[in-house]
Amino acid sequence: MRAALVATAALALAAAAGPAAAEVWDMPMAYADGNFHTQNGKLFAQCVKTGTGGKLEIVVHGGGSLFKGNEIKRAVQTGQVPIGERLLSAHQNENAVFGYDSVPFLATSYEDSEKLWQAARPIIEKVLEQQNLVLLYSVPWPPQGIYTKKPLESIEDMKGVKFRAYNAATARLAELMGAQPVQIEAAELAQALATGVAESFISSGATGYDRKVWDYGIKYFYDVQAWLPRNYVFVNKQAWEGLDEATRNVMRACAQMAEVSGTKWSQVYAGWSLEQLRKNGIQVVAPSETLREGFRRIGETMTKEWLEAAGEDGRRIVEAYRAMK
Ligand code: PCA
Repeated sequence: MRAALVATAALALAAAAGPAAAEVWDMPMAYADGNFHTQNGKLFAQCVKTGTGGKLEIVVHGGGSLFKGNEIKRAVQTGQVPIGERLLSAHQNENAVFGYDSVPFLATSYEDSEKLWQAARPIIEKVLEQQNLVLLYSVPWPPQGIYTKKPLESIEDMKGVKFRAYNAATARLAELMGAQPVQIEAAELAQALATGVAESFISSGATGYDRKVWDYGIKYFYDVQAWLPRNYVFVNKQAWEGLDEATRNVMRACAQMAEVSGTKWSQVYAGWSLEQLRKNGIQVVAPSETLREGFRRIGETMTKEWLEAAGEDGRRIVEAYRAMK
């Protein structure tokens, strides 16, 4: 009897002093489960779990399955979920500065994209902070090119074409080409092509591969290398402040690692995905001189417009970036 009582008391004590129940954070991500951003997000989650000894578990929900791409930022801001990933340039209507990574031909290589990000980071962090968000890390998409069903000799060939856009810059590009912009998340891209809602779009080899666009009449990829847009992982500020210092340190360290590994992964995936496009019958081609000249002129207009819209913050980003080159 006495032994049983002691055993019960010991169990109760062990329960009280034992490891605290793991906190579980859902993390919505918008892109295909096999995509490097999503896979890298899972590595980040694993790092946090290991680093906190299982105290914080982050569960990644890829492919827009928990929240759709265009809902994720608001969901994190309002605390519906503590953490999430978003292509911030899709919110450049809120603040033009979010479009700094989609200014045509400002940074077209991984090296320049990294410099531009270092130049922009303090400002992006400040703007996100004002929106109740703490930035953790950012990973670039591969360089952006144009997918078409028909050969593209000059910008005029885009007249009247239904052009899928993923942010304000890509919609403006469509307008300036004389095409018809239609805003569609990557998760719905295949369906839009299949139903004829979109006939052409700008994106990376990665997204063309993820969505198997050769199955929907796409025949060409013009490797324009217009810019490298980025995804950003951020945390709701109250959720962040609710973590103890040790956990926040683990999160920061894992975020740094994720930024490095994700960037490397993006670079490798860039070449690999173009190879996959080719294997599936898409012609991956360099734009003609005429086409390049057309894009260059459109790029000049868009750069001017963005600098006007982004004001002082935009000017500071471009200045800091140019100083690094
Ligand atoms: N893929 C995403 C954004 C940029 C990219 O390469 C998309 O097409 O939505």
